[in-house]
Amino acid sequence: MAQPMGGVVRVRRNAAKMTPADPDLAAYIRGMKAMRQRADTVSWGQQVFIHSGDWGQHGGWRFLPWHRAQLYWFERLIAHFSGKADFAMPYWDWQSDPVLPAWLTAADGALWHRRRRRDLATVDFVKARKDSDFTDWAKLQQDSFSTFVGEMGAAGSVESSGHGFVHVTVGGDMGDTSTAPKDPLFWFHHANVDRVWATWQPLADKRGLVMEPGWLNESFDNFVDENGAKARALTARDVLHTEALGYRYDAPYPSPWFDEQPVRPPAGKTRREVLQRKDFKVALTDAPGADGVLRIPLPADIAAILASDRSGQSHELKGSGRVRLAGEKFCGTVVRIGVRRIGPSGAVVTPMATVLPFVGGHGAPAGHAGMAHGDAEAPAAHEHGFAFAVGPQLFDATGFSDVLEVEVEATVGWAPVPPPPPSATPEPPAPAVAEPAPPPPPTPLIVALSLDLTLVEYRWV
Ligand SMILES: [Cu+2]
Repeated sequence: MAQPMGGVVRVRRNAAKMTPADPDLAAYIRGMKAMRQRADTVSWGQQVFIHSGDWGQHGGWRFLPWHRAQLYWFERLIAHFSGKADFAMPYWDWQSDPVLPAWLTAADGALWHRRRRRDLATVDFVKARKDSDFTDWAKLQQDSFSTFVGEMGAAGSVESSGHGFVHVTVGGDMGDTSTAPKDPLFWFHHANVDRVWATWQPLADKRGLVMEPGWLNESFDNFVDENGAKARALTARDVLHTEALGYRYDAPYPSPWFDEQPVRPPAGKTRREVLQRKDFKVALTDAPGADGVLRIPLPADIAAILASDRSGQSHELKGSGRVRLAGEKFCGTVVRIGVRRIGPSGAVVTPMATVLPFVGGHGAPAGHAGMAHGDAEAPAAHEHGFAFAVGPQLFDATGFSDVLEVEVEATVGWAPVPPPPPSATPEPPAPAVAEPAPPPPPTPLIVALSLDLTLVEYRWV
């Protein structure tokens, strides 16, 4: 078990409340500069290299603990090189403070980074997200282990939703796992991702949620300590609570993105009675239509349940899925999956999951059976797993009456990520011009989609 260094407890604080003179911020910049001048195992470049490897740290349940371990060792490196023994990595809360702190985007500042979208300083991340019609269904109070943390080879809600959107929206180096930690912003972002987990975990403990034993034993040994030696392996069990690693956050994550309304019984009712539960699978291997949308009719019995209009019943739909994309690199690609209902007055799509395979290089680590990456089985394709759950709030809000057909729909979107600058020569600060229109995605993007679903129908009694 990792011990706090010399009894030091690091308190990770909100970057939006910091001035450039803040001691932690100043230490971060000192440490970053020192590491950037090196070319050995404690260099900045080594951190980028470690993250670029495929250790199964993306697209599955290793995501949260692997990145927590990386941040833990990184924080010690900064503490070492800055001379601030209690340095704690500041976090940027992309929801509460949707515009980046000015000192992170100032063109003459130490934390400016050339390879980002040009208008980053003015981007409102909450608005951008709403404009994209993204939907997050992670609920800190309610999520199951597999919905929140993910599964082996299937990304959980934090990874595929909030985390991925920021990477894609910042763009440039941040939009690609092989380069993301080059941008100083990466660490502020991941501190906040880590904070979401640090908020969920005690709630899950309180609810008595059981963490998967296989996950608890997953081990992470890709890092270096502040002496440049290979850091000791940490398991998910070791990093489950931040206190064991000697740090905490100044405040829990407050976001309604990850904290939706809990399910409340209607007046006079107290508990839910399950009427029926159906497991089923849908899969499609055909190419999508010319509009890039894949549509899979649901099995007739499932559609009938969803279309039935018995008063007082509610539905939940949950499960996991895999989507396979053509091509190797999809920086900025978004796959949205939803249930589409067609009634007399048109079609309504209820989103279930958003998959953000923001780069190539995902995949489970070697030896994880059944999760072989596209490289091995089909060189031109990339496969991404995801988990999701749609609660009754969503279904009940739109109602299922008058439904003629029910389908699963998958769409591929294209986020505005700028191309990297052409050369490595220093670039003058870019004028704040509008992004050129993003290039249209090559088609077809989705070559296969499969979903394992469970439909639960219940009523309040
Ligand atoms: Cu990562």
